[in-house]
Amino acid sequence: MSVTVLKLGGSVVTEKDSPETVDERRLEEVVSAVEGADRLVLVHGGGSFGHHHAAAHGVSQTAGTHDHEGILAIHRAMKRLNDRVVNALHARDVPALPVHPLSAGRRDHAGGLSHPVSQVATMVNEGFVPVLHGDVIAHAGAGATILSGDDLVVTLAEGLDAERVGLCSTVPGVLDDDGEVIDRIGRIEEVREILGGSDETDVTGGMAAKVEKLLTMDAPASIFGPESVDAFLVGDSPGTLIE
Ligand code: IP8
Repeated sequence: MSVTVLKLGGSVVTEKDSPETVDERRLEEVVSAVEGADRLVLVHGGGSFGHHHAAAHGVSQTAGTHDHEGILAIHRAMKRLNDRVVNALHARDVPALPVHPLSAGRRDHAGGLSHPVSQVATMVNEGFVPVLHGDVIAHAGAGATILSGDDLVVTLAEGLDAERVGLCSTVPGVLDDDGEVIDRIGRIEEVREILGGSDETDVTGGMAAKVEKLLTMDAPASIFGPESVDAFLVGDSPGTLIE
């Protein structure tokens, strides 16, 4: 159905080290690039809204909790960020509508994610821009665990048979040891040595985990910086192409 899935990294739209702080300038930059885009599904990460709360409650993608207050604290923080993103889009007349994964998705015992796509597809077909986000979701046998926006992107892209996937990150692409953008990655083995770990407040993994997930998809994916969102949306492949 020729859908584009674009993830806005949590570190792009928030100030990662300052709890619950939106990076207004960056958010405005990416939202202005999205204006006018057609058949688009947006996903955003947790940044300083989700990750601090997840760490405070000891929840990760594998370590679950049954503490409903903790689950709600994480979810509500993500809803606050989602609200800010949706509002910024509305200010530019982008017909954005929120979709909250806690209310729809689940992980099975093996950690496999399922999230319905029919509602998202209908929104797109009706001219809306669904805006989903990393969240905390029910996990069989574990209570609830963190759902990374990256995992959600893969599940949505597959379910919607997306044509293209973009990950807007704080860096201009996947960087090699000299800090140069790697143009294309076809296999994780090509880059495993040079990709570092994640920083400590990010409970869902760094660049290596992103690349590995994106390689599992049929659709080509691009990782690029905030300055290249418009180039990606007009059909270019800025940054690193993963296919
Ligand atoms: O930043 C994580 O999403 P991500 C969401 O896309 C939470 O990994 C709740 C920490």
